[in-house]
Amino acid sequence: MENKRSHVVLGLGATGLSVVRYLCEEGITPLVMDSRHKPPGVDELTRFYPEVELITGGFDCRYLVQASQIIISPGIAVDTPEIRAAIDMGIEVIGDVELFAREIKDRDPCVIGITGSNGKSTVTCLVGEMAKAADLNYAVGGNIGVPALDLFMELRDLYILELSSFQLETTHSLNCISATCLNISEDHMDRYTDLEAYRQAKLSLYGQTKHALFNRDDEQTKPNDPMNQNSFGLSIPSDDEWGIREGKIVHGATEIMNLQDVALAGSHNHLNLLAAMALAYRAGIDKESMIQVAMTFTGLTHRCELVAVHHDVSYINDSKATNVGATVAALEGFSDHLGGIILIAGGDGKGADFQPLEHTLKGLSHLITLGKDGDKIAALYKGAIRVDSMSEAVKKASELAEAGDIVLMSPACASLDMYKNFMARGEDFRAEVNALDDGLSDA
Ligand code: UMA
Ligand code: ADP
Repeated sequence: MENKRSHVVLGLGATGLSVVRYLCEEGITPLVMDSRHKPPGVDELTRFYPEVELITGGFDCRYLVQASQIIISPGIAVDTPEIRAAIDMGIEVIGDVELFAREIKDRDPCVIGITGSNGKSTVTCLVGEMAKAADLNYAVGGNIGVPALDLFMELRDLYILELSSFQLETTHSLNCISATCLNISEDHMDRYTDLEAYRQAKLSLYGQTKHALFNRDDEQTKPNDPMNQNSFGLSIPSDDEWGIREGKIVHGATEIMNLQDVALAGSHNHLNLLAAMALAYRAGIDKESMIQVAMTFTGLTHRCELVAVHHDVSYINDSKATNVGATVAALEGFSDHLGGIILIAGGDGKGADFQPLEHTLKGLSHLITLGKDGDKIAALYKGAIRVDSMSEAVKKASELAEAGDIVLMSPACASLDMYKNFMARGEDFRAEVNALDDGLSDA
């Protein structure tokens, strides 16, 4: 008889539920544990999988050390003492993406993997849109929101996966056709000993791909192994590389399109587009499909999204800027703007060093900070204004703004000290902007 505790699923969020679903379909009834007292997936588990045992409020070592396999969610650190103890006893600890990799091994579809500190979701969506334009049977998932194992609902020829450093720590046998690490800047320093440990987790993706594509404008993304690597960057490319020459996107000697026809704004987004094209090319997606998407894709919500123009002041929601690198990129993207910039920043800094922001803050007309680590950002800018809520931040910004200015909400921090997630923070900003007293003209 099957030992109901041979497979232990750690975490009952979106990932844990997807693993339970997958294992139950395989005829395996796992044991689930979550350190939270009421994990988000508890209602669904009780309703659809009443046979699955759930332990909440901690990880019970007795069961961990008896398991044959532990499947851990990305939100749980592998270094948690109970899990470390199981690993030391030789018990296999893997993530949902590793299960996904093992499942598709025999089916051999194309997989594209995307990691990096910033731009992952944008690039993942761009490649997805290119696959759609090329009429491929594809699916998009991973860190972007749909757990990898949930992509098995239908068989696909191409899987496009956004992968976080947490997921990559527990993934070893993904067999990608092409994969990239877009950039490296500090993030999740509350989970890593130093930047190098975080970087190595990201770079481990290169060992699981046929074609490794790195960003030649960011040395830290270069693969350790010189074989089968190629690059993208904003500079003039050589040979088979992707880049920009005389205002045109080019692949080696081949001209792809005029940069001025690209719908996405900002040089960081041009890098994202180059990465998406380089990845898609290796999966056999044609040039026409890439161009069609490049001309129409204007970006995702919560990423430098224009929310409203109010008295000639543009209100921009960049709530997805959950680390310093993203906010620096947003501010650099607006460096040519002729009017003033008022920045709203702050939240949960996840142990980050905010110092790299200091230089870009110099160009601001005002800085408004909020949240748990708002004071740390305020300390980098003389005259910063500290507020307690988004409502106060938006009102203050609207009072200070002059015609032609930009009010940019780009927090450089996670939202979890004040909100459920970055989407809720972005929606709060939008609601507060829309609530500004007199009539709005639409963006
Ligand atoms: N948690 C506990 N105890 C547990 C399990 C989780 O306290 O026993 C906490 C974690 O610390 C975390 C939260 O619960 O704060 C959620 O963790 P989770 O592993 O249950 O998360 P899931 O709901 O399974 O969602 C995960 C990814 N979340 C994380 O990596 C934290 C989602 O990425 C991803 O979309 C989803 O799997 C599907 O693959 C979110 C994210 O914030 C968007 N990712 C980070 C980022 O992009 O910066 C890495
Ligand atoms: P991720 O999925 O890695 O968080 P997103 O595409 O959701 O990336 O973008 C998150 C944030 O990073 C947004 O604020 C966006 O403006 C910024 N950003 C996007 N692409 C880049 C890039 N290539 N370099 C730096 N910042 C970027």
